[in-house]
Order: sequence, then C-alpha cells, then structure tokens
Amino acid sequence: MEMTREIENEIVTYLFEAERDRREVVKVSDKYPGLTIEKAYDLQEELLRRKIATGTRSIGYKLGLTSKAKQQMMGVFEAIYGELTSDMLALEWEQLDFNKLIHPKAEPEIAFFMGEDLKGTNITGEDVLRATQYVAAAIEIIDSRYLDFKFTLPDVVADNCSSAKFMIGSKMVPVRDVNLPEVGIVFTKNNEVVATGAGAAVLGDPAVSVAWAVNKLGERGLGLRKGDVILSGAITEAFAFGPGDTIAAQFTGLGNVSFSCK
Ligand code: 0L1
Ligand code: MG
Repeated sequence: MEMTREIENEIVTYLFEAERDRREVVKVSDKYPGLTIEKAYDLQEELLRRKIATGTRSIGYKLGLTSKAKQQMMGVFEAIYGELTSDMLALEWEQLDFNKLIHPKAEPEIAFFMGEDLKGTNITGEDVLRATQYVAAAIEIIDSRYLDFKFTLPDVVADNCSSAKFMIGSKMVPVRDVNLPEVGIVFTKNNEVVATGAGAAVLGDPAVSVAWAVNKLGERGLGLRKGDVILSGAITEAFAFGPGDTIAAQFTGLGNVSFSCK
C-alpha cells in the first residue's frame, strides 16, 4: 500500500496520542508492513514538529541500538537515532512519576554537549571530540509506546526510538580529560549491582557512535547545533523499574547520576 500524506498524518497522530495518553498501542507495521526506515525517519521528524507545536523545544539527539548485543537481538546491523526535546529532561532531585510513563526502563549513557555546530556525511569520532565541549554521566529512560516493547526497526524509529526522559549528572567534564571507551560504569537498582560495562560497549567508542548519528543526520540535510545534548547509546542493557525503585549509575571520571521513582 502506498504511504500517502493522509496515512503519514494518521500514523503520527496515533503515536503522538499514545505518548500523550501513556497508552500501549499495536505496532504500526502490523497495519502498514511496507513501512521503510527512511519513511520512519520522515514520520519521526513530523512527530517532532507536532511536539514543538505544543511548546517543547528540540535540544539534541539520542542514539539507540548501539551495542552489538542489541543489534543482534533485533537482527540489524545499524544503530538508530531519535530526537531529544526539552520536556524529556528530568532532574535528579525530583522523583520520576511512574503514572506519567507506560512501562519504563533505564539505561546508562554518556551525554555529549556540543561546543560547535557539526554537520556532514564524512564525520569521524575525532571531529566529534573537536566539536564537543563537555561530557557527563547520564541515564536514559526508554518507554516504547508499543505493546510489550515489541517492534520492528521502522516501528521504533517512527516512535522516536522509545525516547521518554533522561537525566544528566552534575559533573561536566571537558571531553579531552577522559578516555571515553575506557570509562567504567556500575549500574545499580536499589543498591544492588544489576550491570557493569565500559564506554567501549557503544560501537567501540561513544564518539564514533555520535559521529555515526551526525553522518546519518547529514544524509537528511540535518546536523548538530552548538548547545545540543547527544546521548551516546546505552552502555548496558536497559532495566525495568517501578514506584519505590532507585536507579543509580557510577562512571569512572564522570561521577554519578541517579533517580528514584514514585
Ligand atoms: O535508547 C535505546 O537504545 C532504545 C532504542 C530503541 C530500542 C528499545 O526501545 O529498546
Ligand atoms: Mg538509550
């Protein structure tokens, strides 16, 4: 079936309302099996325009499926990217409200803060390091709008890569002061270690991961802007949490970041 403008609008409304109403929905590809990745990125951009019309701001991007384990699990060979908006930024000292989410999971990531614009289709990890001002510890909360977190690659891209919330630790570190692949991380839930990892879990080097996103954005005429925040992609698997849980991540050289859920 041809993906007409009308169908595109219908899908964007479906995903926008599922997120707004905190509702799990049947994945888009069940009704539109011909949905391609490229078309899914068009839908993601349109979803962002809808959100911006409600008053939120675009503040950067996030990477998804950056670990070999997650790519293998989904049978894909490529990462994906989604959009970060100002309403997604959660504060460490405010409890996260479970009632405003569907079935959230938390994962530790490294946040990049851009000191310069960066755009192109041949960008390297070294270019990313040159354009980055600071890096910081981060936790991303993913919350797929699809039933049971089950989807195809185009589905998850259209759903803005399951993005929901993120929080950033208070320590901003100049990017040249840290060896990103070697950053060690201990992830805990209610003071129990649930996973450990290293920055290298993100496509071998988190800066290479960000470069991948810049090149992908470049193919669509987009790029990073000075002041943008970029989440590198998860260093460990994601863990489900609920009311009463506290999640924390300790990063060597980048400090800690944590939140609790009510
Ligand atoms: O941030 C992520 O890695 C999520 C990407 C989408 C896949 C998922 O929801 O697990
Ligand atoms: Mg993530």
